[in-house]
Amino acid sequence: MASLEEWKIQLEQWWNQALQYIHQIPQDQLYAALGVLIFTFLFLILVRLFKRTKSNTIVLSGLGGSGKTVLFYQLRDGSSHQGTVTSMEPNEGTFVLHSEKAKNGKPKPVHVVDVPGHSRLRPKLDEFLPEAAGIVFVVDALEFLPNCRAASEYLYEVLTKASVVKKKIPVLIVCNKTDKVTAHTKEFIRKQMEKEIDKLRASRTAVSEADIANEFTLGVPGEAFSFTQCHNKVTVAEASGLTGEISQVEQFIREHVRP
Ligand SMILES: Nc1nc2c(ncn2[C@@H]2O[C@H](COP(=O)(O)OP(=O)(O)O)[C@@H](O)[C@H]2O)c(=O)[nH]1
Ligand SMILES: [Mg+2]
Repeated sequence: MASLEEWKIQLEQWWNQALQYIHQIPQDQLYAALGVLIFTFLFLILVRLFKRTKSNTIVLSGLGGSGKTVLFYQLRDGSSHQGTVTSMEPNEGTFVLHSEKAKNGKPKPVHVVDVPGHSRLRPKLDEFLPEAAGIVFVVDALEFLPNCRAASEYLYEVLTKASVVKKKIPVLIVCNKTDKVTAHTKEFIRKQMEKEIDKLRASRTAVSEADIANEFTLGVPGEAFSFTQCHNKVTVAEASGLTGEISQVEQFIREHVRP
């Protein structure tokens, strides 16, 4: 107890000394110093903000077989590279979108990462998501029903990642393979996935309170889940990586990686 008192007295002495010292300094010098300090702070804050908005990473995610790798090549080269594609390693590249190469001016290169949906490689997601400017979640619209549950689980995982929620990283759900007439529509896929996530949400919150600490809960409690309830913007689009009808994906990328 005594030592605490001593400390208090000591601190008070220091404080008084500091005040005295400050009074000795001419006022305009004091203001100049303060000005420099404030300016430096503002500058540092600006630099941080600028750096944050500068991310040009787009993460392609989704189950294996949904068409991420084909989409990656389509974005980069304007062709699907059929037959030369393996799905085991992440494809990564920084390039000017193929569709923008012919344009005048200087299009900004985009860093695109194709993260395989294989569960063994999913930890890769944690590496790339925090720096993402946007997430393109690819869904197979042809073989949708057998994969609906797995795809929804994966999407749930992405949407509850702390980095995704906190930084409000926009997500584009791409219903791929719409070149085939039997492909499901994006409205159908959105509804089915919302239903599935609603079920997941109910079971996850029931199972373990402990897990909730490190993951964010989705939607509004007591209401049926809808993507509009997410803090980050979630939109749905249609595309065909195979035939190169990917304008909605390119538009999404351009919107979030500005030239
Ligand atoms: N019909 C159709 N097939 C596609 C399309 N995109 C990819 N595929 C096929 O789907 C399979 C998986 O594609 P891939 O890009 O390797 O998927 P990934 O595992 O997500 O990387 C391949 O056989 C592709 O030919 C598409 O837009 N339309
Ligand atoms: Mg692949």
